[in-house]
Amino acid sequence: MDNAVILQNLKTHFSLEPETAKVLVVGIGSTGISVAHFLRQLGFRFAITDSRDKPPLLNEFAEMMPDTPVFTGGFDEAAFKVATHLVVSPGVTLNEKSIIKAVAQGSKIVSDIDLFACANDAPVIGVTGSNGKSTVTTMMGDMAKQAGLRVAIGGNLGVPALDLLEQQAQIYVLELSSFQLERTSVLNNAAATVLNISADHLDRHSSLADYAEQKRRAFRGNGAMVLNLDDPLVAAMQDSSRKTLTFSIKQAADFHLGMMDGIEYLMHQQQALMPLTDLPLEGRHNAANALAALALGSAVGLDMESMCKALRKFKGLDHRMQKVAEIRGVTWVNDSKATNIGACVAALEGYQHKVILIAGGEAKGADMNELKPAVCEKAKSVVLMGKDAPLIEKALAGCVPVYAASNINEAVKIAAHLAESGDSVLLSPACASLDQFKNYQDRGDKFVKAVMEFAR
Ligand code: UMA
Ligand code: ADP
Repeated sequence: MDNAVILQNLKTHFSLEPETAKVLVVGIGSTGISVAHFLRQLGFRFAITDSRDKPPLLNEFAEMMPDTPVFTGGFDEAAFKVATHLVVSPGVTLNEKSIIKAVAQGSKIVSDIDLFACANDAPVIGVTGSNGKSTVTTMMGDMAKQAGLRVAIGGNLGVPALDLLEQQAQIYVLELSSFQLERTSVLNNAAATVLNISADHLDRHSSLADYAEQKRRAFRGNGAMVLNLDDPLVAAMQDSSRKTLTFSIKQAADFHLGMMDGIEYLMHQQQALMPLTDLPLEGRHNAANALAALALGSAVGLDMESMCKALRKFKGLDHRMQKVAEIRGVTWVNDSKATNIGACVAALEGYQHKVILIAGGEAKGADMNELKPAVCEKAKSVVLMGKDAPLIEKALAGCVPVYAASNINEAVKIAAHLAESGDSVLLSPACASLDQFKNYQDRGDKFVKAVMEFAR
């Protein structure tokens, strides 16, 4: 899009003009840096701040933009006070004192997604939900590519939205987190979905209802809504004035599962699209993800044949129900990305037999009692590690044998000892990883390493 048009959009939506605005970019992470590039290219003056003393990208930033004022080691009240606009990174809560004060004095909050929306006129597919966002976003990208479109995918998944613009795609697929959505006000997705809602990030959102409300913002505007009929909180988001496509793995919907001659199919209304067994992914929840992607794709006009072709080739993402080894008849599965209860429950529900579950970490304010029914039904024992292991142990009292491990190596050793041929050991922590690991990838990698070292 032409810079003049982008500037006009910024002026219309946010009164954001290079001549008058004093922008403060909050957070020197991948979002902050993408925002800085964007603003500089349009001729804005801005400063950048981070509450950490030495955020990891600080040196990189200072080398790239040596003339930009940088404030680190706490949020400097004065920098917030003079700002007309705050572009706040998703990792920074809007309840931050300096932000509340600045807003009260008239500063406007803008997100990187808002800036993206002002600089893009190609259709956008928005994907949010508690679980399955990255899987569906990646599936959608593959489908659009298979259909012959130049597509760019990113957002909460990987590349920040603003950095995608240089790809000049014909269609964008954005994974959107609740943190991004809560501060976004102008995105109008051509099609969007809220895949599901289960407790997550309750340390940042005041209640499940507030969290769901932020997710619902993905439907802002007038594009097509793709709704999961199996999730009551999502089904309740229905809006009769909007084009709506539904999906379900449990009941009739626009995109659903159906049996024909003893074979289970992914279906579009009465039309069988492909046998479910052609989808090379574990777990019923991935059937839901595939149906959601088909619905989103059909909402923006992708052809069914290309979409099914992409699904047949889709290998799944690392750290999500990833089979890592079969050792002496025991199958080891890495689902480290299960950072909340919903993902762990979905993983357990996908099994026909009982498994040994490795779980624990940072519960992020979630009520671990919600884990109990699925664990009682599908786990034969549980190995717990991490900060909130005691919370989980208390919630699972009287349900299955629970073993305590101080780290992932010990957890794998205990699980290896418990497992018999024919068993599966599932790492699906239901918790964030940051108490013991750099991130969920680090946790998954260390699990795989431990399996290779200690389970042989
Ligand atoms: N910061 C402060 N003060 C604070 C908190 C953070 O100064 O109180 C600083 C940090 O020191 C950091 C900077 O803010 O230097 C940026 O932090 P950020 O956490 O917003 O990180 P980014 O690098 O900009 O990454 C963000 C998303 N991170 C979060 O939402 C926490 C990335 O999602 C996303 O990929 C990226 O933007 C590009 O869009 C990650 C994530 O964990 C993968 N998301 C959560 C999730 O998936 O559950 C929501
Ligand atoms: P997100 O980007 O929303 O975190 P991912 O696709 O990365 O989603 O998957 C995260 C976790 O959620 C993994 O443990 C995965 O097995 C699980 N998961 C994926 N899709 C679903 C779904 N539709 N319902 C419940 N859990 C899911």
